Amino acid sequence: MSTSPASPKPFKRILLTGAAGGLGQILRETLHTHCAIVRASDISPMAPSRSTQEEVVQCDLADKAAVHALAQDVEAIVHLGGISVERSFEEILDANIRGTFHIYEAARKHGIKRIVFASSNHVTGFYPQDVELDAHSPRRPDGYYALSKSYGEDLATFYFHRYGIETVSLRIGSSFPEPRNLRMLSTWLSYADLDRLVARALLSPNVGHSVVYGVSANRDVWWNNRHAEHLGFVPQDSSHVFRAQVEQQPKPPVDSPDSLFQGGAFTAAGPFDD
Ligand code: NAI
Ligand code: 15L
Repeated sequence: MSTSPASPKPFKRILLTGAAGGLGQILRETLHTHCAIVRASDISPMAPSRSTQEEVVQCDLADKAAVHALAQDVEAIVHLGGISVERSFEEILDANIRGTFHIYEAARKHGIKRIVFASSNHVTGFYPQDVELDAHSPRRPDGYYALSKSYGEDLATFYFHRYGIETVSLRIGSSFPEPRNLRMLSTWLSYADLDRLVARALLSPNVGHSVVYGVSANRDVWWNNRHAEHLGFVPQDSSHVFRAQVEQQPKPPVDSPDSLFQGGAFTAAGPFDD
């Protein structure tokens, strides 16, 4: 982190992976609050940089050498890139497992000390919806995607204890413009609250490896952030404003994954090899 007069923002350069994705497009705009330059990267082509405050670099996270080059002169990483839904293990392996490993190795080699990792609520997806969880609840990953996020959280713990690289793992609920179904009335994270959460994850001191659920101040939340109070994340939005509209949808059967498990339909995806 730098606070010299020439660089009054907390960071000189932040690397954003997954910048072409749904959340990446949001943070590509807002991260400028915290740094002089956003290096926006994705495997997908993106529009060229629009100003001297942005660098655009196409990069496959599975390519170790390319990821190392990507991290050159970076002070913090917001790591969103990868497969974001349930897929076969082979598809998850390169982007999420190798990719996140490459991010941590690049951070080690370049002396980068802060990573914000987009984990997922699916690391605890196999809990019933009537159980309240916190960051100390044992994980119950609900698929290969969730296993890759669980591995990412373990990488974060290891790289903190071994190399002093600090991470905030965001177990994001459902971050979309609006909640799409009844389950998301509980799991929804507004884009504005996502932005607040990422700010706290970047700027809070002494986070070690902290785990926080990324969820707005919804009426019926399943997650308690008591172990993340040091981050000072206070969500301001609520799914409540969409409740009447969402409740007009047909209710899923009471014995369907969407009604039973916190991870919803992800718990019933696959198998992929049959
Ligand atoms: P997204 O699927 O819209 O964006 C992910 C981006 O990663 C895409 O632009 C994709 O091209 C890129 N990507 C995929 N494979 C790559 C590779 N090998 N190398 C480089 N880039 C690659 O997902 P979204 O919704 O923006 O989510 C961002 C992150 O947050 C993801 O890691 C996702 O797992 C996580 N997350 C999102 C949630 C949500 O509700 N949006 C909930 C929980 C977690
Ligand atoms: C996730 O982890 C996914 O990336 C996102 O697409 C949503 O499906 C979300 O979880 C969710 O649980 O709603």
